[in-house]
Amino acid sequence: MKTIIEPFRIKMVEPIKMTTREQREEILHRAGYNLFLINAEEIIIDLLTDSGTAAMSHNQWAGIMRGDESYAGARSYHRFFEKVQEITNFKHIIPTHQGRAAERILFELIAGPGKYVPSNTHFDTTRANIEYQAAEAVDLVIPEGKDPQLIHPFKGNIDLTRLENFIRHKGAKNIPACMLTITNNSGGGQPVSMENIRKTKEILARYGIPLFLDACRFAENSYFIKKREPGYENKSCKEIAQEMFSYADGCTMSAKKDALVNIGGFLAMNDDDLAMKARNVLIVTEGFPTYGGLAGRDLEAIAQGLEEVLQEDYLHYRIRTAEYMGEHLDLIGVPYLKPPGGHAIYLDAKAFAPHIPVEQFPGQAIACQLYTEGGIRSCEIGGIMFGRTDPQSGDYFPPAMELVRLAFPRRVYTQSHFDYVLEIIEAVYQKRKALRGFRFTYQAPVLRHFTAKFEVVR
Ligand code: P70
Repeated sequence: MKTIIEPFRIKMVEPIKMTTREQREEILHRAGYNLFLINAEEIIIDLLTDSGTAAMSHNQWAGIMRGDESYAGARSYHRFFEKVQEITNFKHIIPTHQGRAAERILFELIAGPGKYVPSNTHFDTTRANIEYQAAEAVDLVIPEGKDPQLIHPFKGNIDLTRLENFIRHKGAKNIPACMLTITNNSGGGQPVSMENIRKTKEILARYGIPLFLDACRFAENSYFIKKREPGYENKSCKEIAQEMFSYADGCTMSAKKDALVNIGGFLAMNDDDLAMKARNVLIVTEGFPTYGGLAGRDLEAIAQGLEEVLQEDYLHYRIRTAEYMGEHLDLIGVPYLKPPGGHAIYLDAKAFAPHIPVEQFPGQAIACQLYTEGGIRSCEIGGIMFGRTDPQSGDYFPPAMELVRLAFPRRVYTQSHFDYVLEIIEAVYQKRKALRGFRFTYQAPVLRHFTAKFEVVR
């Protein structure tokens, strides 16, 4: 079937405000060519992120009304706890206001100067939280994961040989934890196989190093395992998720992704002592351990969202959307990171605009033009987000890939919205030779992409 049937009906709508090209040129200029600085009302299709942008179901909204707002031991906390425990089986589950709060608490407790935290690929907030503790975040994804055109079923896998060599070289005592980001967001939303998770755990266990999952998109990862890894075709996505978590000692979670909510997260683990310390930090900075910076109703919505996200009709529609985009980009010859990821399509900016040097951020040039052309907001995941300039030598170190991510909010846009996005991508691609690079006019010392300003290189 060519048509993707969205497995839901729409019962509340939010109008989209249309803008003209002239208006968008003016808006973009005013925003210093940073799409984060444009008001949402001035966007036609917002693919900046799949984080916190999901449409909640009628059952989630009903949960919102049922939310128990008691300070301590609320009913909603228990529902949240039981649901998260059913899927992850972790002993301690600590709610936080979003994923990076869980990261901050974890790394404040385990990282520090001289420590290393390896991962397949850390996402920006994870890396920033590790570096904020003066520790080093190390990416060890398999080489296939860095080649945008290469097809491999599990491009999010960590390189097991490099991981073991790394542990031997740096010493296990300097590695407080290893992380696996499932799916691997900065590597293109690519899944990690069950075999890779299991073998990672086997290596780490030999050295006494705990494994933490960055579990934001665990349900999408489960679906990829079901579809691509032999032996899992007849398992339910929930069973697959349970097996993935069984190899880990803990996880950080941004519920804004695969818990289908607009805010929330958690930190979970089995270690009693670490959990006690984490709760103490939580009390100082987030809130009492049974709400952790969230309202009771948020916990209720997360519990319900975790139930819905593992439903196969939903996951089929979800992954099919990205595949559909990939198939159509193939037809018009637009280069993108293959195979399509779970939550997004990533345009391959180096191949799309090879005339723009990486120092001038080809991804940003494409992202800005997608906005001017059609009011689409995407996100550069390349040199602006991950490039580093050596403060001493001034040398610039670009990341392996220059990508433009078009992330899909969950249950928000229909197939015709996606067809419109394809039309705009095609129009920008046809005029790609006219794209110009950018240079910074302002940048913050950390997570600079959120607030930077740019000018066009003429
Ligand atoms: C995204 C957002 C958040 C995230 C993640 C992984 C694998 C942790 C977090 C932090 C961030 C973002 C990026 C660009 C534009 C807007 C937002 N990812 N780990 O879209 O979670 O945001 O809840 O603190 O992907 O990928 P949180």
